[in-house]
Amino acid sequence: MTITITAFEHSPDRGQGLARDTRVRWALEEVGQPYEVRLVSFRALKEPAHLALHPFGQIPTYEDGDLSLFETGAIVFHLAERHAGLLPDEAKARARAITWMFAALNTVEPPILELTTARILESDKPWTRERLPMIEERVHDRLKQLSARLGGADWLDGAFSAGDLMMVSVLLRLRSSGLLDAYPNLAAYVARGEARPAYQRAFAAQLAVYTASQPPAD
Ligand code: GTB
Repeated sequence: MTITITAFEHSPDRGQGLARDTRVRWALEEVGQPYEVRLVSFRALKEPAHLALHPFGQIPTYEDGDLSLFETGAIVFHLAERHAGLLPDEAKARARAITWMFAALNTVEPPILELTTARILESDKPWTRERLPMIEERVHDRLKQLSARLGGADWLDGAFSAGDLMMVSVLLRLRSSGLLDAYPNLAAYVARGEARPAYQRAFAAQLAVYTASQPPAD
């Protein structure tokens, strides 16, 4: 059975890996599962065919035979449970790695999303200038805590896991803000994630979608 995921036909980030299909591609690459990608336009996201797969009209989705999933946390967890390479075998270590997945999505990603929303979608609003320092402070709080926990380790809990995959994916969204620069161990952690061959393949695959949509140079 072929795994099919969905991704933006035209990602606003011009293939910089910020859209959430990248983390699913990365997980698929880590566990060595081949996959196909169906590109979806912004209009098609809200049409019945896509809404049947994703009730909120978003990417990515995941289809494997008669199983269809949405939410990157659920997709990466599904892959990590079924294939070796993303979760430890030992029960307690496995539970801790899963905890880090949830921490990335529920505790670290929300303030980062808030920052992105303020900086990009609400940059022209009159309240943004006043709100921004407060939002940045919230992001700093989380980064400080995460940095303290990571310390000098390579990964959050022993070997690389789906918890790290998700945390690095979330932190990557801070790159353009420069906020990570104050935390050298987190910046190095993100760089370690990006250096993984599986991440490199995932990044290249999503960048190729953008490159292919560009008119040829004269
Ligand atoms: N909680 C869901 C998950 O983890 O799967 C969130 C999915 C989600 O937000 N999907 C976004 C989407 O489909 C794409 S990733 N949005 C369209 C819509 O809601 O109509 C968010 C995203 C989009 C673009 C950039 N970028 O260009 O920098 C970065 C992140």
